[in-house]
Amino acid sequence: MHGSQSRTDADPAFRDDVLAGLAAPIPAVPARWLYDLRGSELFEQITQLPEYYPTRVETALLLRYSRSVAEMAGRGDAVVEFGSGSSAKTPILLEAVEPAAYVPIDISGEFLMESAAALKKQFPLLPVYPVEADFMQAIELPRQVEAMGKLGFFPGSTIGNLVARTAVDLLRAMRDTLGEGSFLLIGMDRVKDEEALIRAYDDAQGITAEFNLNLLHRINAELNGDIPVGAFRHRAIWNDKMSRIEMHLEALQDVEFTVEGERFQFKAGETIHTENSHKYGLRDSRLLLRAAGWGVAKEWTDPEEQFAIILAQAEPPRFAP
Ligand code: AVJ
Repeated sequence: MHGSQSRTDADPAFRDDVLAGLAAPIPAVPARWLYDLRGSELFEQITQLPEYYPTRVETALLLRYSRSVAEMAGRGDAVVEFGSGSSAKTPILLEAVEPAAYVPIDISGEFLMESAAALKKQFPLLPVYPVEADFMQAIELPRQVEAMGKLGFFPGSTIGNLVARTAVDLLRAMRDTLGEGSFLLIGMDRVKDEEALIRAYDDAQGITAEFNLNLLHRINAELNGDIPVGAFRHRAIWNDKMSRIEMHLEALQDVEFTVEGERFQFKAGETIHTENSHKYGLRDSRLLLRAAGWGVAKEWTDPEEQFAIILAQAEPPRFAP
């Protein structure tokens, strides 16, 4: 079953990333591979955990301030969401903005069609133009929205998955996609005390651990692996220098295994780095946006300043000073 499944089902990009990542001097697998069907289910469960404040706080911020966003960015624009908009947050924004069109962009056509269908039910009169594309590159938007003002939407602190260099590349691509003068509403998680951060990424019920360890099950199932999953444990580590939570899978003992016929060894204590979640201070977030050509129009945060939603506007390039 193993062999035949890997021949037929495995994504060659997954195979390449895993084989190269496990063999790297600092073993790491890109975080996007955590989000298969099971991983996405587990992430959905994470968003409901008492320790995982980001979803709860961001949703409350959107409920409270979407009307202000609509006033500043202008009703009747096209809302362009980076990601398929499967979350409960999208309807909150759409309700307030009453856009003339909604354009969800996602690399997975399957997710796109599902969430577009769900939105159609809730907003039967709203024209929806899904775009199947990788939004790390500038995208040509459907001509139906060409003449409209644009409000980009990138919630969830998904930007936190990326290191600063890649985050700036993405924000620039978004600027190119949306055009000068357009707006972007982006959610960013804030720097806070280490204990609260660790709790959010290493919950008492062990759901985040299961989410992380699911990567090893996925490798075994799709890449003909024999990783002894029980020989690894989930670790959430605060890297202060990089201002990020890191998820790792740590070997509890010396282990050896094969993936796609290649042999790998991990000593007890060695880890596979699986995800980053960067956290931004107030000025950090402004600088990140500015570096990509976005000025901050307005920021909203909760009283404890756990999380921020930021309304940015694509500024025209200016000469110094
Ligand atoms: C989906 C990247 C925003 O970083 O908080 C949550 C992913 N991983 N718990 C985050 C995640 C473990 C999440 N993002």
